[in-house]
Amino acid sequence: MDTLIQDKLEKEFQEKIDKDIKIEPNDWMPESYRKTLIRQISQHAHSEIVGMLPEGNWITRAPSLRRKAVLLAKVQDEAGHGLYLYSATETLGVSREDTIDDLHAGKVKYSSIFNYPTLTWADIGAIGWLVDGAAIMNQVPLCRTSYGPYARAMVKICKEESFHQRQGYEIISNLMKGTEEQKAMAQDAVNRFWWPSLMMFGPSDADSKHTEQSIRWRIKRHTNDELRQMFVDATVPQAELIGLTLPDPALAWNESRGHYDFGDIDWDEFWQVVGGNGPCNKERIEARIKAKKDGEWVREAALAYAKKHQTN
Ligand code: BYC
Repeated sequence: MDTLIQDKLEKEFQEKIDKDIKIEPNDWMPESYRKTLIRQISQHAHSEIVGMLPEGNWITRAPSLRRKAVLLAKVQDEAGHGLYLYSATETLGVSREDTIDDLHAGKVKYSSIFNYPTLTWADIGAIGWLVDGAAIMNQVPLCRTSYGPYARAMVKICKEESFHQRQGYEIISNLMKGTEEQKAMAQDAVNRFWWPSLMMFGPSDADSKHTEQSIRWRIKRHTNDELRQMFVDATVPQAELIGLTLPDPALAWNESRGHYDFGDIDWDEFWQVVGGNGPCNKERIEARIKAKKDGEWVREAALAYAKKHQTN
């Protein structure tokens, strides 16, 4: 394309963004905007789907019928979120099949948090409270993201995530009212999930390669560090209320900043997990590949049925 035309289109595009006018699938957009969205939305979709695995692991062992029904509903919600987000990715001109194959081939990322194991029932509480809590903090601003289909998907997702966060906090609060053993189990889960939850927000702003451009395009509305701080500020009082200690000796209210200070994140651990070397990376991808293979007969049958109806 002529550079003059390209410049004009890019200028008009940025003006639309600056006026908070949503970009829709058939609108002109720079190729790099489209690519950034495909990357972020597909990663997000994969996270929802892979995120079903650590919790799904506890459906058969939930301690009561009520807990089982609630957990089942939550895990089903995550599947729904994945499907909205795969649909949003498809509006950018990629196929769902290819997107999923990229995940299975290890070519794309999903959230680091889902590479940690769920060892006890309290982990389900910690995930709901901390992981869904972090997800909401990151996702509420995405309801105002510049790409229309992503923003609209996020509105419904956030409503459900907020129910998920409450069910997690309820589980962990109840354990904290229980026996010494139950309290210890809750504390242990929080000890293991606290730092990985802070890592969910991504690398520090100094090391985040996409943030600056994504903020300019209003794909992201806050930086990784801003959201992480908002999460810490919201979560510390919730922990104190139910008698949990967050595993960070540096955590302290800073009057002059009006925020909590917190300790250094182990970025080496983060990059190891992101790079495929976390405790459960291999297991998670294998489970997704197996699910695809096991479902092959269903897809074949559905396709055969659809074809038969087309010709009749
Ligand atoms: N894990 O330049 P940066 C959920 C990658 S919640 C793995 O800052 P960006 C759920 C990043 O992709 C979780 N990788 O990137 C909750 C990039 O690598 P590439 C899903 C990570 O995109 C409960 C590189 O590091 N939420 O689904 O500007 C139950 C440099 O990072 C992570 C979303 O996806 C990580 N934690 O910012 C069930 C929200 N962090 O791609 C399900 C939407 C960074 O260049 N996504 N990386 O190879 C976002 O808001 C942004 O993509 C992020 C990262 C804040 C995550």
